[in-house]
Amino acid sequence: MKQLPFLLILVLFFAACQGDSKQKSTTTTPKPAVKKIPIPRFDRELAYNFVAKQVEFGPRVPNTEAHKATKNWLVGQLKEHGATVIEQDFKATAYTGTVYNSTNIIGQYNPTAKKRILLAAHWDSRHIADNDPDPNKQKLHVDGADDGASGVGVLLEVARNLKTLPANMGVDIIFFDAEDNGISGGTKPEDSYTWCLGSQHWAKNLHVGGYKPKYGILLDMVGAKSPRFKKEGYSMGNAPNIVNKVWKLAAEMGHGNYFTDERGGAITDDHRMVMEFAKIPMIDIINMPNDEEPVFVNHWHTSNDNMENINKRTLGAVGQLMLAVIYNEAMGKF
Ligand code: AHN
Ligand code: ZN
Repeated sequence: MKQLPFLLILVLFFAACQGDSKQKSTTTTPKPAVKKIPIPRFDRELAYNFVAKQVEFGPRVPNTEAHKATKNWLVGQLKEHGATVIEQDFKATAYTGTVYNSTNIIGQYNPTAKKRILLAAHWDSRHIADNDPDPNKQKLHVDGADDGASGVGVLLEVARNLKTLPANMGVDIIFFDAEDNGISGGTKPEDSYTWCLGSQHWAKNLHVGGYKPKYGILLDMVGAKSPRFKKEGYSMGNAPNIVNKVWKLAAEMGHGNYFTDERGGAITDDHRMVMEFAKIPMIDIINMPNDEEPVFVNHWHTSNDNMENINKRTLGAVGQLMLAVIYNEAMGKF
């Protein structure tokens, strides 16, 4: 659908609750106090292109040329969209013994503002498609169109909007590296720490001392058609109020069919590490459409996690929700 220029600014109306039923019908009813919060329009076409561009570099497996090229592009994009960027380089030793040259990419808006929120996604892609039904494909690198690039693409479009209409608070966008090289189906507790190496490093080595955003929101696999974003276990354990506020806002925006009122299992993901090691409350928006293991989308960790499984409507719903959170929060209305 072609968007008209006058639709650029969406306005969300907040009517003050007029709960007084005893009001006499003869008195002139005062106009309800209406506060308008301008929220820019999230462009899902641009978000889709941001996802496609990452995938075009090739699988973003650490130590590959595609990984390096994508990093440079992401840093350039965040700068172009007005962020102050920090590249946090580190070496991550995977469970295989491979040492990955890795980089967390941190884009800051209003770096000195005290009040801030954190938005994140992982930008690397998995080294093996070990969930592929075809044994011949299980050693392939994964495109990670959904698993990785979708969250990053949404946040790049959020970044573009933050330049167009600066928010009255700080926002940090972090692209974590080396999230996706863990042991699949691991049973020992320590196996879970083979995942999320970038967020583990960042949470133990914050880019600024005393960094304390109000909360964080992680986007992981937010690109598939007809998603089921259940209320994830660690998020509900550590930041239930944030989950419930985000899900309520999503329902108000007409996305209750995506942001379902269901409890999902606890998923080891970057938000868990941020909560565990940096003590920052953080939630995960992650698609869990299956009721049986693996709970993730069928293309998860397969050669089918490609652009064919990316849906613009889903990107748009998640992105517009993120903008609503940001601009409402900035106005003290969240
Ligand atoms: C586990 O399977 C333990 N965690 C999944 C986290 C993940 C992988 N998110 C995306 N890819
Ligand atoms: Zn993954």
